[in-house]
Amino acid sequence: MSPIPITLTRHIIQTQAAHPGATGEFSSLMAQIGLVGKMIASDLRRAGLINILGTTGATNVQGETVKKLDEISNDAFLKVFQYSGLVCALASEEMEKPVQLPENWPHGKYMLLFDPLDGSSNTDVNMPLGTIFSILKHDGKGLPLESELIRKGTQQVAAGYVMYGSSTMLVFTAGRGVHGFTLDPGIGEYYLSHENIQIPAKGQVYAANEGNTQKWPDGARKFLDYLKTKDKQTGRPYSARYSGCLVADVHRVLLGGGLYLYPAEVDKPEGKLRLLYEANPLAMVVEQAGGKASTGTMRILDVEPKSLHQRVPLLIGSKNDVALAEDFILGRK
Ligand code: FBP
Repeated sequence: MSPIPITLTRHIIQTQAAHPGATGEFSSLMAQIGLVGKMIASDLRRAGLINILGTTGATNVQGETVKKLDEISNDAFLKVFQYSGLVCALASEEMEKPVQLPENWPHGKYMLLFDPLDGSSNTDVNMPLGTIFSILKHDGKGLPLESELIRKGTQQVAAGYVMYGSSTMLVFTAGRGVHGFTLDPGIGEYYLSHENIQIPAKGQVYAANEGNTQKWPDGARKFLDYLKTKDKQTGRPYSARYSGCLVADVHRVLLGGGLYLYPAEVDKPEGKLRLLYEANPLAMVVEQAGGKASTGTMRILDVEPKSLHQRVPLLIGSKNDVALAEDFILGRK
């Protein structure tokens, strides 16, 4: 008889068992994140049939047009967590302020920050999408203030993403390695498919919106030219692979090596991506797999955040590739 595949819940209970004092709250929280992933995956699979493509007509705190699927994905988190008793704060890319949880309702010790649907430009064209989450612990009494969610990435207790590609995968770390689970839609269960993922130290692909290179500082442009220059010994030129979805591009380099870069621009030194619920969680995952995540000049997880929706330049992937990019950006190359 073939071995029983390891489910997400069993995996978490097993790893939690190694931790005296574990209350099971974390495994319940992760199981609920898995549920949100299933709800969103189910909608995405039928999106073209149930009139949920297109926009809502509203604009979010980022100044972006809100897609119906952005709203539906955000609602899935609220429906699952608002009255779950597992969290004491919820903050999202789609909401200016954290959700005000009811004072008189039981709440847990975890604070959950998330990008409910990453890759919004892909929603209506059936291209890959993702969900990104960051988990912090609230040590204080009562409900936290917004300022208590604004913390360095090194303080995350867990982080990860759900990728909606040819299959749906949940990939996360709780600080003890990175593990990937594939959803079996027939059973509705996540099974361990990628245990202890290790990212190669160097890759052969890069993911970047090259349409922006004219806006990049010299160092970043020189780095891209370097990657495109033929040199057998260093495995160049690298291949360009840009999907329009950060989660999908990071997932590719996590498994095969290489890097994703959305660097600072001359007129936009803060870059595009959001620190607290895009860059920090992916940086924790990639670092736990042996990779590196940088702003171009410093480690993402050491960035001292100032606001909930703060943006940051992001270079993330194989440690040798990201280190080399830093050398070019800092003018050391
Ligand atoms: P959203 O979370 O709003 O989708 O923004 C992030 C993102 O879509 C990433 O997934 C993607 O890598 C990048 O922005 C695409 O930006 P651009 O369209 O400028 O290349």
